[in-house]
Amino acid sequence: MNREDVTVLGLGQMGTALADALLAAGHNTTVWNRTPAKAGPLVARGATLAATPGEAVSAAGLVLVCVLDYDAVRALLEPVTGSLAGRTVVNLTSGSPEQARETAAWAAGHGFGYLDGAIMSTPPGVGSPASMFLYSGSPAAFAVHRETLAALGEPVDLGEDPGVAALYDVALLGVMWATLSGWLHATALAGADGVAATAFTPVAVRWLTGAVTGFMGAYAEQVDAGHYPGDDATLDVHRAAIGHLVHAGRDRGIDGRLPELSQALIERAVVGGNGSDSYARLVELFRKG
Ligand code: FVH
Repeated sequence: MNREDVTVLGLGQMGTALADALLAAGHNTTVWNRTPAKAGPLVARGATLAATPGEAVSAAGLVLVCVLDYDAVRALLEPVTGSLAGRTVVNLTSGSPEQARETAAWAAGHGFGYLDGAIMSTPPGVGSPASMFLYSGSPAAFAVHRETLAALGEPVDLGEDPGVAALYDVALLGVMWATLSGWLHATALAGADGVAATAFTPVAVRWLTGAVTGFMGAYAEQVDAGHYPGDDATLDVHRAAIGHLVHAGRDRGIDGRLPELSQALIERAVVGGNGSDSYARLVELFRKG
């Protein structure tokens, strides 16, 4: 089977993993990095090292970019826009939705296709269909290159607005940080009474996957409807329960700022007259800022 040629610009930890996955899937892969020595192991595994970004982008119709930030992307691509015309750039560099939209408009002005991407994995997960790669931007570019992109991880199409992949990315990282911080706070609390993190964590994971994700599914419908019936647990109930967490932490000298933030939000909603609503009501407080 004929696999399309691909160029990868940027061979940091992630760019190297991307190039490796493409090589493993049988693509002719041309690579370029500001510090060329990093390409050595990839070249040993079959990649072609380009001497300049211009040479690299001329080698393939599909160009993946994964560098530090969008300033680096523009600095890298600006001098080679002439060679990019008619090709497609898939930008897997992390950035804001605004940067993604601006870069897509800039690409359109120079006559090349643009897809913005967000990698929901660390380098060891690249190449596994279990890893999600989010894309938004040109539907035509996504359709043409979907199969190649599947070599990196499952390609998830988020539509035509090029900013949406970056929006999901920051939002999902927020979910990750909130979850990891909550779990680390909990391990500190349990650890204060001698419970090992390795003993606590399987129970925490079961709670998250068996119950909390279920709450999220039901509450998403409430958020979209703007209606928050407290028919599972009311904010009045949460208010009492979170008081126990705050007190247990204080008694053990644990930093309480994380649960106190949730406690303050619950308190505001209850004082505002919404004590009989579900936890999903708090979205209104986030919206008010
Ligand atoms: N590593 C990860 O787990 C995360 C997962 C989610 C997505 N991110 C994003 O991927 C981008 C690259 O991250 P990385 O982990 O590969 O980062 P580094 O290993 O530090 O490599 C950075 C590469 O960027 C090159 N670079 C930096 N500045 C410039 C520039 N002005 N012009 C050209 N290239 C530049 C750097 O080159 P060098 O230092 O080797 O010469 C590396 O190739 C990032 O957006 C993450 O948020 C990864």
